[in-house]
Amino acid sequence: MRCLLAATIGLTMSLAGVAEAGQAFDVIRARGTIVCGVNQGVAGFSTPDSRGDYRGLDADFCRALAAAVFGDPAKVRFVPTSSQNRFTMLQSGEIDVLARNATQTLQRDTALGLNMAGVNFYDGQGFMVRRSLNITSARQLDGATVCIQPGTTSELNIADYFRANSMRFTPVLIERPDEFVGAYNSGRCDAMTQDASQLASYRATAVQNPNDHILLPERISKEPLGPMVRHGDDQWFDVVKWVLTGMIEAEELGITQANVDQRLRDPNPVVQRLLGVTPGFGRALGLDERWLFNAIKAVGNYGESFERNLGSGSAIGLPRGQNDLWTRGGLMYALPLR
Ligand SMILES: N[C@@H](CCC(=O)N[C@@H](CS)C(=O)NCC(=O)O)C(=O)O
Repeated sequence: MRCLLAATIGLTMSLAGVAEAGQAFDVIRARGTIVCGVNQGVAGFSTPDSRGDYRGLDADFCRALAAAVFGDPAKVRFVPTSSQNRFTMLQSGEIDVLARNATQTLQRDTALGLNMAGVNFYDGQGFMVRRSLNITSARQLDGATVCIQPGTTSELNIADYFRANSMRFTPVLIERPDEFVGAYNSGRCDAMTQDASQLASYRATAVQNPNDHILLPERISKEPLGPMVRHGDDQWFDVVKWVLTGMIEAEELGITQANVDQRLRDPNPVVQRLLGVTPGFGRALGLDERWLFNAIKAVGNYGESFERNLGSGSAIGLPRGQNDLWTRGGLMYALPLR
């Protein structure tokens, strides 16, 4: 019922938002800044550093967008959003793009009227428990109390999983991330369920002693995370989609933050088109021909952003796994930039 109500309110707001705001891309260009909805704090995706600057894979993507659109990665305003209010904030035009570990689903596309611009992280839902619980599988969680963030796909998936396995659980729904982790830390729940990447992030940065906690091996869902925009803003949708694609393509071609200047002299016609040496893609998107050059110069290619924020160069230390390039056995495959 709550979901249905949210969907109806969302749809009404979506229509109102579009009527008021006009085409998002025109509004953004006139304003001179991109308003990017991020999460309130999940290390590796988006979290403010000691100076209040947002860092993470999603925050990097917002900076890449600003660099592509304005030639300046600083022309972005980060707005924290919760799991519950993120979609209405996008529908109402309070944010231009949602880059917030949001899973792409049929209901969000249709009932909520949101377009998904691609996947920047392939994930799946998991469980974290205290090692002292002495269990090794989610199938041993019958009767457990589980901390869940409301308004997430996790809330629906866990209900399906327990029903399918004839098990029961008591949900503890907590919206704010600090209170959510606090509830788990204080022993109010036996397990915490979330996208596995977010559990890994919490384990590395938010629980008292990481070694006292384990991620159970089951992944009970598919969670393709990626940026979203409103239905009806096709030009803006194209920009968001091709900046993400371009960052993946740059990794495929070995174009990095450090070598992008030299690669301007690369005779490969594919690289010349990508970096705007041969014009065309910029004009097609309504951007400067250096759109992708500027994005890569600002934050690096997809793999560099992954490593810095979530991978070996970060406190979280996730392997690339499914998020590696298709040429190395992962799922990251850039659509053709032609
Ligand atoms: N991918 C899932 C879950 C996304 C989500 O909101 N996860 C929570 C749990 S880690 C989160 O990001 N919390 C941080 C916040 O509320 O700022 C979805 O789109 O529903």
